[in-house]
Amino acid sequence: MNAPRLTDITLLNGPAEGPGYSPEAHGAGIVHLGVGAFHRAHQAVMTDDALARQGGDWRIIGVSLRSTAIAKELNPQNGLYTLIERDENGTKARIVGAVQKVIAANPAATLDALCDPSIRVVTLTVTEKGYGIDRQARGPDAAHPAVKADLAQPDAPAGVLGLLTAAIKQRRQAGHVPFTVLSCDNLPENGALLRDGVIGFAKLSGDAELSDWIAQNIAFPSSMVDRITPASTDETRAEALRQTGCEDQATVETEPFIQWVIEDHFPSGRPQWEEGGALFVSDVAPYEKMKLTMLNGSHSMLAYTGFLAGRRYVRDVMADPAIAQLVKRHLKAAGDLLQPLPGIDVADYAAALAQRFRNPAIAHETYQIAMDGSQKLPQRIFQPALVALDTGSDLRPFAFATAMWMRFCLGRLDDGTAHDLRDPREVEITAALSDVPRSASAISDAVHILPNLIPQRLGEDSDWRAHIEQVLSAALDQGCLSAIQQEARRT
Ligand code: CS2
Repeated sequence: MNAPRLTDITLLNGPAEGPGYSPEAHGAGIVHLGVGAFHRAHQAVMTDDALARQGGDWRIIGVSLRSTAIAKELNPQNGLYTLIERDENGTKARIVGAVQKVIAANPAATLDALCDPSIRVVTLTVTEKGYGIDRQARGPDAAHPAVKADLAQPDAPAGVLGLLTAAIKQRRQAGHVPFTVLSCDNLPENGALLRDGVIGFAKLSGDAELSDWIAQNIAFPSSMVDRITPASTDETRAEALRQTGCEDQATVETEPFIQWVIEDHFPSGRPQWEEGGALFVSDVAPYEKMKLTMLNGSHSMLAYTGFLAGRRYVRDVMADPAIAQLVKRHLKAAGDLLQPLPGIDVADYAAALAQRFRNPAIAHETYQIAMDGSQKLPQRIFQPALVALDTGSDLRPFAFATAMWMRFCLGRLDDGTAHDLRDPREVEITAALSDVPRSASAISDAVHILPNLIPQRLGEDSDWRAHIEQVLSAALDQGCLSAIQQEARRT
């Protein structure tokens, strides 16, 4: 007999735990933009804990801005899904009931949801490229397709900045309480950045008065989020069936570790996320820097290196002694540049990260992490490289990561297999490299002159350039495996 679809917790028939409260007894108080696997393994879970222990009308209306896939998975299940946590010690599963429904690829319905007076918090995981913010200019990127379209039609927006601005405007006109906007993406000072983007969008759309009002009345706290969450596979769905006795199209697998550090500034209220372990602080920046440069920086380095070495998953990369050695070096180099953080031992943090990367039960693809390098490397690799430059510290680990990314950008493995870069600047990067001779210096020069990418001060540093060219020429002349071995011998 076919297993029933997970539409109701009374159907549960397996070891998975139920939510511990009746989801339908709670109203929605949050709209979340970008309801992908990460959100379902992170903010939704802490909200579920808050609902179970403190109650409140804090369920989540999920929005998928472009794809309809997640709505098709979650809506027939009344928002229920199985969260599977796994590591070498075993597997635990629970049903999360925090998501009320998903609105997919429907800007008008999204704007209506954002304007509902019961919504008091808007959270976001739309990825680095999803915001449409020019990070150097700290304002809307008028060349971003969604920003361009929304500026032409500010009353019928479909992108992040346009939707938030229009919703804030309509709520103000209707006299509804302002919502708090909480970015949960891996961007430095994500709240302040989004604030600049929204304020700038209102101004660019011709409403300077609204722009000033937003500056004074809307809170944009920053937050640091952390949980390694790969894309779900058939194996994840098979595990959900074992755990629940039900067919679950929306299940997510993740590691046991979870961390959320949030700036505590929610004038219109918030769920008791502390119940799920969230840490509320007055300044998120040091936590965020630690996570972006240590976890995400070494993740990107190992993703490019591992992918070029033919390793599909992070756990396989960590089983390669040479790359594992380079991960250790990278973590130490990034950690040495940080200001001390009370209660945190950076060496312990580094050791815990390496352990998490080794998690044999999580199938996290190097190609997934390698995606969107142009959006990720500035905060993960180039920012700490600049600090290393300014403090006379070792630049080499950051140059190595950059050289491996450049090698990845050539779009071919040593055996000739082609891959897409999967980067919003793919066309531009590929064009810049297409007529360039296959020499390390020519490739490095071509990438260094791309605008708004590698900081000029780094590009002007002869040590930085020399390290990059040395690694790249080893990779081009002797192959990536050999370049990696040579680098590991230098540690
Ligand atoms: C990863 C992150 O895909 C990536 O770029 O580095 O998604 C990482 O897994 C999370 O930030 C962990 O919290």
